[in-house]
Amino acid sequence: MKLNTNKVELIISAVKKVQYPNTTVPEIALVGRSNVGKSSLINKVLNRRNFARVSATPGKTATINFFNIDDKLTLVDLPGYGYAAKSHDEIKKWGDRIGEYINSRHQLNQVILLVDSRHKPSIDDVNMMKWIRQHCEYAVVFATKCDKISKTKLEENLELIIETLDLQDGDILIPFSTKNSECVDDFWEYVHGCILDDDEEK
Ligand SMILES: Nc1nc2c(ncn2[C@@H]2O[C@H](COP(=O)(O)OP(=O)(O)OP(=O)(O)O)[C@@H](O)[C@H]2O)c(=O)[nH]1
Ligand SMILES: [Mg+2]
Repeated sequence: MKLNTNKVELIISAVKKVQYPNTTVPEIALVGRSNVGKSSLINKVLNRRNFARVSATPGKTATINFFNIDDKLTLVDLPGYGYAAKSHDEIKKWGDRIGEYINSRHQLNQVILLVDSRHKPSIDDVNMMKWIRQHCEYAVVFATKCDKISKTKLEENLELIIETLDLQDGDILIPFSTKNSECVDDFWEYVHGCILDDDEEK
C-alpha cells in the first residue's frame, strides 16, 4: 500500500477524549520528553515546514494532534513530558492527558518513543517503555537529533539507549535527524513494513 504524503490534514487538536476522531485506520503516536523533536519529526516526514507546531521552547505541543495521512494512517503528535519549568498541576494535567489517550485509544497500533540521541534516556522514558512493553508487541524507538553528534558518539549512545531502555531482539531502534532526508525514508519504510502492510495481512 502506497501512501500519498501530500494528502495530509490536521483532523483535530484534542484535549478531551470526546474530541478524539472516530477513525478506522491504523494509528501511530509519538511520545517522548518535551523538546525531543516529536513535532519536528512529523513535519520532516510530511515535508511540511510548520504543520505540527515546533518551538525551541519546551512545552510547545499542549494538545493531542491527530493528522490524517491519505485516509490510510493517523499520526498523532502528543504533548511532551518531563518539562520541569511547568507547574506541578500542569505537569499532572498533561500526564493525565497522555495517559488518557494511550490507555483508551483502541485504534492505536504503535506508540513510538523518541529519545534524544545525545543523552541517556530519562526515568520518564524508562517508565514510558514499561507501558509500551505491556501494550505493544515490540518497542519502536527513534533516537533524535543525531546530526548534533559524531558517528562514533552516536554508536556509543545507541548502545546506552539499548541498555537503559532494555531493548530486545525484535525491537526497533532508528537514528533520526531532521537534517537528513534518508531518515525520512527510514521512517516510512518502518511504517510500511510494520504498520500498513502488516495490517493488510490481518
Ligand atoms: N539539529 C536538530 N534539531 C532538531 C531536530 N529535531 C528537532 N530539533 C529542534 O528541537 C526543538 C524542539 O523540537 P520540537 O519538534 O518542537 O519538539 P517536541 O518534542 O515536539 O516538543 P514538545 O511539543 O514541547 O513536546 C526545535 O528547536 C527543533 O528545531 C533534529 O533532528 N536536529
Ligand atoms: Mg511538539
